[in-house]
Amino acid sequence: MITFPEGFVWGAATAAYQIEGAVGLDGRGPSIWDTFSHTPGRVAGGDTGDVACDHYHRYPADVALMAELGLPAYRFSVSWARVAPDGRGLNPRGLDFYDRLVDELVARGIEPIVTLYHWDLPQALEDTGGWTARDTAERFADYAAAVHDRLGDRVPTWTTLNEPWCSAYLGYGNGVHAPGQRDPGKAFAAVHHLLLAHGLGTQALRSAGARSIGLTLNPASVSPVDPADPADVAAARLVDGLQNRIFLDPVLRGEYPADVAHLVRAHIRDTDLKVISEPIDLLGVNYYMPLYVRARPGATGGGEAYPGTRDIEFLPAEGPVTEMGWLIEPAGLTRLLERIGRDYPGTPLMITENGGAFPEGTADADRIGYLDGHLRAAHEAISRGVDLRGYLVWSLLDNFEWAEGYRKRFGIVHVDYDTQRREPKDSALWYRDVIRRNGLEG
Ligand code: GBH
Repeated sequence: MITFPEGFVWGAATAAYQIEGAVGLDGRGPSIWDTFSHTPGRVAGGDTGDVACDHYHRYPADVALMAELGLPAYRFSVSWARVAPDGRGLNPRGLDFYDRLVDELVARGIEPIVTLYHWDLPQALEDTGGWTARDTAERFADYAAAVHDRLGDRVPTWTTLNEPWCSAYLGYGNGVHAPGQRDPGKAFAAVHHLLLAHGLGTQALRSAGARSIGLTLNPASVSPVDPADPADVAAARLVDGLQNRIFLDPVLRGEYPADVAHLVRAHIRDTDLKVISEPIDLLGVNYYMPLYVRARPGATGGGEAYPGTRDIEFLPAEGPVTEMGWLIEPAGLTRLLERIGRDYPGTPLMITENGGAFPEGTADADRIGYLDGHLRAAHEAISRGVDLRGYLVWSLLDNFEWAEGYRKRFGIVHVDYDTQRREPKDSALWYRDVIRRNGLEG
């Protein structure tokens, strides 16, 4: 029996645009993902989040299902465009939805974990520069305060941003995500302003009395193909800087790492790093797969998603993969958690997302295998001394998988998009037992 520490937090995660639908209801404004998904050619199959899982209407049944599955915690995100349709003014009817959702969760004894920003910027703020503009960070702090004002009495745990790497690099670097821009300079402006938004948001939440505040990143374990080759090691170091340290260092050490600082320098003002390094209570780690890189003159690098990585080759997965083509390597999670615990001591960690896309259906033994392997890897990290406080599976429901649309399914619960019928997959029932015994058999 593999047992997790007492008080370990178990749960599942979702994000607003991926499940809510009801994009035109109760005064919600358009977000960059509405614009992006309605632009032909951006999302597979022309899918949009217009209806998604219709969670906006079905949340009572969805919360009941969470209770049936024995989930102690539920991480969801708030749609900024519901709360502030133009990114500035307030729309109380948008807050009403989250008020009802939180009441429903609390009534069922499920701990709400709120993410304030999971990629769906109000379009009006994009129109004034989006994350390339400093003002967006300031508007985020106002928005954070407004949401806390309404939900703070019932929500103990707050996350400012989900994966700013994706917002910056996929949104402004290679254009695979909204707002679909391809300009490395803009990507790095976005990095700094996202971090500033995190810092200003943290200050706003702190002064409003929030109990636990954190940030969720998607750090990756980056390994050189040949650890004995200095060129490969240098390549891995650079990718680590762009993927991990450019976010972790300013937040947890109060400075940008020397090797990548020049990329963001133009945007930094006097007290920014003090704001960005405002102490946090929890660091969220989303883990899907590790990266392997090597030096290779002429290679195209990570494309525009990793500006400045020409002559670096990102190796294709060798080994088992999920439906996304992402390498399944649980040991990568252990390595990553140990590394963060060692290099950034003193901040408790939580796995705020982990899971995989597997073929449609409720008989998902492959997902059980993925989750089981990664939970063992997480437990291994704990036994090596990492302060890991919880694990949230991605995702509760099959949902709108961003640029991939609905064809990629990450849920532990199957969604029939014609009928909106939910059906727990084998993995959901397996996970219920894991939670019940606070561990794994064998
Ligand atoms: C998370 O992002 C998101 O928070 C969540 O909303 C999403 O549904 C979930 O994961 C599943 O995708 O682009 O092939 O080079 C994870 C995003 C995954 C982005 C790995 C970078 C690199 C693979 N990251 N990805 S690739």
